[in-house]
Amino acid sequence: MNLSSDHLAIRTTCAYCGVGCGVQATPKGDGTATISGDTLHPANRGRLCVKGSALGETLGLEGRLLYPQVRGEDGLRRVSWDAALDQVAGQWRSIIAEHGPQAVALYVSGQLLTEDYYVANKLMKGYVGSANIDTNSRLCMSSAVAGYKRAFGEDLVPLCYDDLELADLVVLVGSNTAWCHPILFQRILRAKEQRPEMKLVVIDPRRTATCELADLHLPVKAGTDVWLFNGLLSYLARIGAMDPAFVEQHTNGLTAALETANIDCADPAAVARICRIDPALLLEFYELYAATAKTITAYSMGVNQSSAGTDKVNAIINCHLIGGRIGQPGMGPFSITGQPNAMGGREVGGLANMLAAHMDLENPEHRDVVQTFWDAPVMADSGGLKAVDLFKAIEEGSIKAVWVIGTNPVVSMPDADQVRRALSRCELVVASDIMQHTDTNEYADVLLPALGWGEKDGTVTNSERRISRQRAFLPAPGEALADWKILSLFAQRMGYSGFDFRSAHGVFAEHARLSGFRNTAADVPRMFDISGLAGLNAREYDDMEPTQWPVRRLASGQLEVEERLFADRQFATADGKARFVPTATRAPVNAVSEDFPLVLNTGRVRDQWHTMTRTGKAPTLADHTAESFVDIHPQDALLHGVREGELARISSEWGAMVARVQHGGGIPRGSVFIPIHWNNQTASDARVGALVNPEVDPVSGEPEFKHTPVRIEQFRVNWHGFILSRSSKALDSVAHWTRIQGRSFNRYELAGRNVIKDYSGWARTLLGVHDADADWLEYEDRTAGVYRAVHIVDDRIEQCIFLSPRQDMPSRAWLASLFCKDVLSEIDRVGLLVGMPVEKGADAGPTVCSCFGVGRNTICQSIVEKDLKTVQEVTACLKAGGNCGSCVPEIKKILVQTRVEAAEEKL
Ligand SMILES: Nc1nc2c(c(=O)[nH]1)N[C@H]1C(S)=C(S)[C@@H](COP(=O)(O)OP(=O)(O)OC[C@H]3O[C@@H](n4cnc5c(=O)[nH]c(N)nc54)[C@H](O)[C@@H]3O)O[C@H]1N2
Ligand SMILES: Nc1nc2c(c(=O)[nH]1)N[C@H]1C(S)=C(S)[C@@H](COP(=O)(O)OP(=O)(O)OC[C@H]3O[C@@H](n4cnc5c(=O)[nH]c(N)nc54)[C@H](O)[C@@H]3O)O[C@H]1N2
Ligand code: SF4
Ligand SMILES: [Mo]
Repeated sequence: MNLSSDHLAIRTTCAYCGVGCGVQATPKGDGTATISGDTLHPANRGRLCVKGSALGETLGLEGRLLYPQVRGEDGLRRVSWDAALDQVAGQWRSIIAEHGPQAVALYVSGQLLTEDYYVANKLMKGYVGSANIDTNSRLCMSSAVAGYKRAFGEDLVPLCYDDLELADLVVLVGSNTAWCHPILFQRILRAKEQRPEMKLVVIDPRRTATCELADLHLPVKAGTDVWLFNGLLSYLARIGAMDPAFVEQHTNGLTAALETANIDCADPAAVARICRIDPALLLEFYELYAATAKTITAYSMGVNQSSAGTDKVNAIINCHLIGGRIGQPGMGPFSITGQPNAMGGREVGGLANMLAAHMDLENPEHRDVVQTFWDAPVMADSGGLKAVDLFKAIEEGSIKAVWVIGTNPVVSMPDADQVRRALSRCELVVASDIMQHTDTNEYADVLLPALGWGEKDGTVTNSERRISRQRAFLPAPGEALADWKILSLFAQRMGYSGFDFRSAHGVFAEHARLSGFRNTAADVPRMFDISGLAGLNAREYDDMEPTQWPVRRLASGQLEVEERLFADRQFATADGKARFVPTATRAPVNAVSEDFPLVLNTGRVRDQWHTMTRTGKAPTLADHTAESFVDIHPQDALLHGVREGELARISSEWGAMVARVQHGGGIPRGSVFIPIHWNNQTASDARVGALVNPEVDPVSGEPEFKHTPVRIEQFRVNWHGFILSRSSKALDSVAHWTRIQGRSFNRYELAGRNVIKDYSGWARTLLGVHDADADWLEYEDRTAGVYRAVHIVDDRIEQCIFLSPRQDMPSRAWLASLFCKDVLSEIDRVGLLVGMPVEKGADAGPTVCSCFGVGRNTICQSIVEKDLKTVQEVTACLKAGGNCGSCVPEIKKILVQTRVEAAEEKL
């Protein structure tokens, strides 16, 4: 049933992370919708994190790409679909005729629906005849795929979310689950509340929000996870914590793996030294692991995004195999996927080295299965270029046309300036996106408008192999089309048969049939099998409930689903046995040096999604992290001459950026952490991808995003400032700026190097206030270099600017709240140029709980005044933390700090 009890609500799936939460959307009739959690969805059972809850705020059409456009001499020009697709097909045909099929490429995304992905892959591999289709999943979980394939023979995630609740020990490696997979984290925490004996261990160089609620945090030195897990393997073997029968009957290769591990990891003290972990802590972890049968090791980007990513994955799996911790409830190695349809992409074979339906490009039998099924004229027969090499080939000119779909590589690739160079040299760049302005679209010759979340229809698969429907509940805006449709129209223009799909259902049915085609033990067996869903009619597809694969239809007509794989201890290898993989230790490719003495670690913040094209629209998500930052240990800051709250320039051999210095992110000495989200649309110079080294894992091709040598230095400016304004501003004249979307205003943080002589004139020009009679209140202290001005239109605040040589400006929270008022009161006006309310307690401070908009000041004040002692008491008093729970770790931290400070004051 896609209709819920509320007749107007449509059941769909969240647009963001791989948890794949069920969402109920109720269109309001004005292009927006009310969003709530779907209580019937097994992933989240009604809960949503703050990003999911705020989906409604991202649906407006501001900034959307609505019509096909083609770049001419004087910029982009709107054209018809026919004209745009004819042009692309014409150029592709002539490039292929002249240079062969390897000269064109697709670069796609784990945020496409399975149906879109299936068509893209079929088009390239079976019709163009080239495997030059890669995806941003290369940057995300290709190491996890490679690791599973090496160990199990096929890319198979053995367990399901319920297992996380059944486990006695959950080890999170390189995963900030509290922020990046919040609903999964909430499920773990609730299980832990019910069974306090359940243990949570986090292995991460940073002390993240996830660590705040863990029993044990191992602050592993970046890049040394293989040592840590080799050490564990060696330890388990030594103390006899093994399952000899399982190892004997169901695995191969233990001896070789152990020999390798014992080379330099047999001594826990030596491992502790290399990993820079207190030896007692390391041993505590080893003992806990050895003593706990029901153990899950869940991992994400701290493992995958490494030049040793695939080995990290196999080092983890080896430890599970030696004790037979797999295939039973509550145990197993669990790769948590990032994007909503990372898994769907794997199923259709979206990576350049895969075929479709879990078959391999290099295997002639597999190629034959797929070619026969597709009735394809040609077939790619060797792996195509992986993302980093793909963009190199574009720069070098061997690839002459690239079509980017649903990803923003100018921001998200390593050595991102190289990607910019590549695209600016490429003969034909096509971009399909939902937004008009992205860093990548700036280089597109042809822009194609795609349907976005809420408008498109199809399926996604989450981290536990559960296929859920994304359903449309809004009309298609402008001339936007579904990605599968755009690709099919293009394929038809290329003269290819096999693309006359009429609906997402038609594509899905073909994909499901292929998964079952010749899929028998005697022919070409694969564990990926969704043939049970192949016969759904359009109505049944519409109504499809979230379903895990494999899913086959029994003779009785019933569907049979496996929620957990390998229960029968049979793996997808030729002999049915799992494989231990020897994982020799090696350090990250680029080491720190005198010139670049710090390690750059990059990742996510709680309330933004990737390049912010969608979350950046939601005011609810804006406050938690209002600008890009560089987190650094206070002693390193001192050493390198940068100060908290001020700006720093961070540079590597590859590029440079500017960000605000911050402490308190739990960063160890010797490294810095910078979020990935800011880009040229949201800041002047905060694109961290430009700094990241383009080193990759030799097996998976996944980039080393978490380890680049950098240096940091002061970014000298004469003044700091901020603007809040109802309109957007062009700030090219300012040395550094960042922007975020508030409720009815844009917030800009600024810093300048220019010497301002005429403050008033300069500020009026910057804000575009040319009318001498405008209601313009200002305060100027020339000696101190302090200037403040507020522009009022019809009794409403229109914009304000605050400048100072120091970071001593008021919190933006109260001024921001005035933008929601139609009329400023007398008392509001009194506070304007102070930037603070005259009434006590009216400044909530920076947002901590985005769901209920509760600020830090409010929380601190309540803790002191009402003597709150626990997070539960704070929630009962202020609601903060009571919805998605992502801010609970932060509330806990504030609680401790505030109570300590209050106690000190009393002394
Ligand atoms: N809020 C939010 N949530 C998201 C996303 C988002 O953009 N925003 N994106 C989604 C996507 S696509 C993905 S892939 C996931 C990513 O989810 P995560 O992998 O949880 O997120 P990251 O912040 O990239 O990195 C995880 C952690 O790896 C640690 N790390 C760095 N180096 C090492 C190392 O050598 N060893 C170990 N053990 N750890 C290390 C970092 O310090 C960091 O805390 O999040 C998904 N969810
Ligand atoms: N330094 C560093 N870089 C990283 C990472 C890191 O940890 N550190 N993580 C990497 C990882 S794991 C990932 S997954 C990537 C993510 O990086 P990207 O995929 O580049 O980031 P997004 O912002 O998600 O880009 C999605 C684009 O698709 C558009 N879009 C949204 N919906 C649709 C749709 O339905 N159809 C089409 N055609 N377009 C749509 C959006 O507007 C946006 O422009 O970043 C990678 N880059
Ligand atoms: S955890 Fe949050 S972002 Fe991820 S799917 Fe669920 S609601 Fe969406
Ligand atoms: Mo990702």
